[in-house]
Amino acid sequence: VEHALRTFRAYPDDVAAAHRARGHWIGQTFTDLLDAAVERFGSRPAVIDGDRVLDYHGLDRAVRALAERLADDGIRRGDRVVLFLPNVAEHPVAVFALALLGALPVFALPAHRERELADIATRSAARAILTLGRPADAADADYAGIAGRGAPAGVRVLLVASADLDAPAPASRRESPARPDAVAFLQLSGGTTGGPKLIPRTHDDYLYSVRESAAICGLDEHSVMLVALPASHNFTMSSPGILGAIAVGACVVMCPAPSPDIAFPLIERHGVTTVALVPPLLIAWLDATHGERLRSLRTIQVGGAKLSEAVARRVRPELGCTLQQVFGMAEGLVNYTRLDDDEETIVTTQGRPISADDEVRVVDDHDQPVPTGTPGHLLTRGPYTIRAYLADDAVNRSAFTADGFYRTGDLVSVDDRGYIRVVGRAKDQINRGGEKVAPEELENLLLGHPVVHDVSVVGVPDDTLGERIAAYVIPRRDLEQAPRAIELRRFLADRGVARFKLPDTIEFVAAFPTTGVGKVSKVRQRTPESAAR
Ligand code: J2J
Repeated sequence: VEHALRTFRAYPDDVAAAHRARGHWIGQTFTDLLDAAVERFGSRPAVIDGDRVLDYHGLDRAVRALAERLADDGIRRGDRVVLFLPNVAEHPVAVFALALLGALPVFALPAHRERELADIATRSAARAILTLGRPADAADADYAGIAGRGAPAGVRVLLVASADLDAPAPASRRESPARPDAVAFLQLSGGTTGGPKLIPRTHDDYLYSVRESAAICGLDEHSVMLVALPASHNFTMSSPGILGAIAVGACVVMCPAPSPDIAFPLIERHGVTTVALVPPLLIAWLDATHGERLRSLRTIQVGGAKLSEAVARRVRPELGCTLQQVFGMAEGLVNYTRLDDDEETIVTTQGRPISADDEVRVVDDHDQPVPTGTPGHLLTRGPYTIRAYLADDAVNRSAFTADGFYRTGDLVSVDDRGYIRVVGRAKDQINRGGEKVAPEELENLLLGHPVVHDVSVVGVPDDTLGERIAAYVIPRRDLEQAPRAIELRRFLADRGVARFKLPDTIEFVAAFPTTGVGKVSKVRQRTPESAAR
């Protein structure tokens, strides 16, 4: 990875030149973004976590202190460091501290467990895993323990804790400024066949999308953003997310868990104006709400998975705020409904791209464009969409067209105004309420169980989650002696996988339904009535 990164050319030279000429890429790094905010908004609150408030000066001090310590720990420019942190103040501090050193965060999710951490650290050839050295408020996970057990040989576990937030800033700044066209961090793709892929985003391209997102979402220094989804998710980092908030001098309130009992009191206490949710959380919030508690809230962004129109229609009357649908991806392209769009557009579409220079192509199975309004495969290219994964050529040849369009794997229709509706998915991935799961990963793990003869994992429709995970298992023994579902779930948990990947239902069957040509029919398994045939 180190070598691949050194020779990695994120965009062709002429394309990069065009994005600069258009004013999209302005040569800003993460460090530049923070410096500008500290200068302009110094004593305004930047990050709130429990009783702790960091103003912009305090954030800057903490960043410099942590960078100093990480440098002492041997973190150098270009090193990959897996960030394994929940929603705590240390999270943004760590992101900017790594940037100061020119090191690259690799964004693991706090729900990840030993197996995923090991995989992410190995894939990214990480120098270290950086995790929390204190108990997090409502979170139950022993992050340091999980990181310690998950870290591959030679990968160090580094801890960040409250003390780092209070440490005096070092006299001089230990810094190794990155070039704006360098890769700033690695995100992980949702994962389909072959596991998650590394997504390299540059300072230039990412911060363009961040600044535009902040403007589209109407963020300014009076905005208060509740960080309810995992801070490391691309949505939470950039749409407009933590970075968008910091860019305009807003305040981010770290929310340890997104449930109404934790989130609502924080909204009241801090006068939160905006929050990003996934559809199942919106449903939970709608069902728990007592309008006036959320009085300060002006916008609720919802994305990560398809929001049903029926739920979307409830937002304005029941919560009294504007819904913004967000259809984005860590690879780049992000679509928003605009705050001043008419209500029909807001509740029936997933928005339109950030940039006039985002190219959206909808094609049939043979890559031929379909007429406007006809569903097809979404391909995209633009000023903040990657041209390649940090992966070998074979992977990139199938994920991108020869002329550099990313094959999103989403089925969409686009109307004559350019608004997108997500109508389905062509990639082999389950979207469980915004959490992306690769069926293949679970199938391979379950095949390791001694009584499992064969297994097929699919997403089946679910009113709340959108999709839930169903595993169909052909046991080696008689059906009567098959293991119980709970045993198989425990088997998976013991393998160190995130809880959100554990199948919601496991059914033991004698055979799988097949297609005409004798292949397992996952389509039929997704419709429960026909699954067991
Ligand atoms: C339907 N499907 C959606 C939506 C994402 C902002 C918001 C979300 C993500 C994200 C993100 C959807 N309706 N509104 O990175 O910056 C599905 C699609 C898409 C995939 C990307 C952001 N919003 N999806 O969810 O990389 O299938 O990014 O291709 O996790 O989620 O997943 P991810």
